Amino acid sequence: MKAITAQPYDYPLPSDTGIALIIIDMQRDFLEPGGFGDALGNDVARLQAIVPTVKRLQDAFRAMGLPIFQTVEGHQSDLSDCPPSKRDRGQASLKIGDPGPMGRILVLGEPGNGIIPELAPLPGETVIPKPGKGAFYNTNLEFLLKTYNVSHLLIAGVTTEVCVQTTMREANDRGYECLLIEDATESYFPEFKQATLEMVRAQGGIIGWTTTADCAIAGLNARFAVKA
Ligand code: C5J
Repeated sequence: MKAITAQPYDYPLPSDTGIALIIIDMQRDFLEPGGFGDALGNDVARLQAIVPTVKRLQDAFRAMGLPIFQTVEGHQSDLSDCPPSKRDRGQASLKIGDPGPMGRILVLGEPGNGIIPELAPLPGETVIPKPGKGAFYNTNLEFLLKTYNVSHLLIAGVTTEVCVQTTMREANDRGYECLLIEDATESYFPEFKQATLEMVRAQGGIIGWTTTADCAIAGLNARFAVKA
């Protein structure tokens, strides 16, 4: 059995090809000035640092012909899927739906809601709009994973303790074997990222495993790389 070196112990790979990469919310609204993250008072530069690592994972999955799912957090233009509690909470300089420098904040289809150009999906790759923090809430993600026969999920994206962790917990409860890629996820708060990594892999991997992109790619190459 092939495995990826990981914590708290090696992550066993499936015997078939039932593995997918899910990239959470690498969108301009969280990574660029003028978006939702910035409006909440965060330093968006922290998140930009992981882009090359996420790209390496994306390239590796593409080269191996394995499925990639990306999500974007966003709402319908009439905000019918945005609960008032979400729009009104906090003291953001711009609220969800307000016009900002990249269009309306966190509204689907607006320029700021798009995935950053470096990680743009190729034709045929799936982008899942999600109104909540977790990628399973009010989306067709579970249906798609069943269709692709996926049992194992590698998880990357932002932010570690909000949408990434919520998605990992939702996936774990649904029976998916989840591996969070430490250097392909980031938070506006380094201490929250560290705490998330530790809590998901504690107690024998109560939510799943963590590893680095290098270890993940090496393990995947050994198992799935097309031999010349
Ligand atoms: C947040 C996310 N932080 N993608 N969304 O509001 O983590």
